[in-house]
Amino acid sequence: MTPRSLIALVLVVAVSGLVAGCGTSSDAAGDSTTSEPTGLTAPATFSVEVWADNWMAVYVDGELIGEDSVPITTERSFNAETFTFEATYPFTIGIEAKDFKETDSGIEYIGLQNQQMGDGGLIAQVTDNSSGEVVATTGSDWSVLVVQRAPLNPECAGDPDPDATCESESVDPPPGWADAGFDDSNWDAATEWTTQAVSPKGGYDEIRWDDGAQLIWGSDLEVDNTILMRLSVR
Ligand SMILES: [Ca+2]
Ligand SMILES: [Ca+2]
Repeated sequence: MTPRSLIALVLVVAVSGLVAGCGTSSDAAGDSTTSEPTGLTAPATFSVEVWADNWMAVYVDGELIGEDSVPITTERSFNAETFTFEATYPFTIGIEAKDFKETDSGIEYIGLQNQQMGDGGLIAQVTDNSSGEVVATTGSDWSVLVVQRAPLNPECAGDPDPDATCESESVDPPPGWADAGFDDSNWDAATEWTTQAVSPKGGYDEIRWDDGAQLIWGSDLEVDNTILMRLSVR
């Protein structure tokens, strides 16, 4: 081998070693490039605590993450629930809340001594589990859409056949209402209600509510029966 071809061979070996080295290090860099952003945007774990009179289902970015374990048909179904979910900021909480009504008349205990319009109410708070910090609470910054109202003529509440005399109105939930990108700009602001007005029962006292968490509902605690609620958490 001539000195020149020896130099050429050394160069080839050196360059191929360099290329191999580059390949290895670029693979390593590739790994860290893919893992770093994943680490940065990895979903955090949250808990949502919620109490409703009488029933609720909770969605995050359109996905159902939990619903009231006590059927709405259970008499005096008052209970709190805690659901855990993973999300990345910003995320949208959607809650479907229902006050119990025996029929679309909006009346409960029909034919019994205590036949009446029932009333609703809901409170919730979201905690970031990694920091223990409450990051969202129910209040007037939530948007609401009432999808079932009854009775529209509350004087029917004591009638012997409320199904015949009570008027109601309902609309279908808009498709995708719980999705992050849903436009709720024409929804109403939630109405905040006092504990005196709602008199929250079973389960409410088991949760340590953040000072910011308010009982919310539509503008009518009795007539508004099924309500969709939304908040974007940033
Ligand atoms: Ca109720
Ligand atoms: Ca009602």
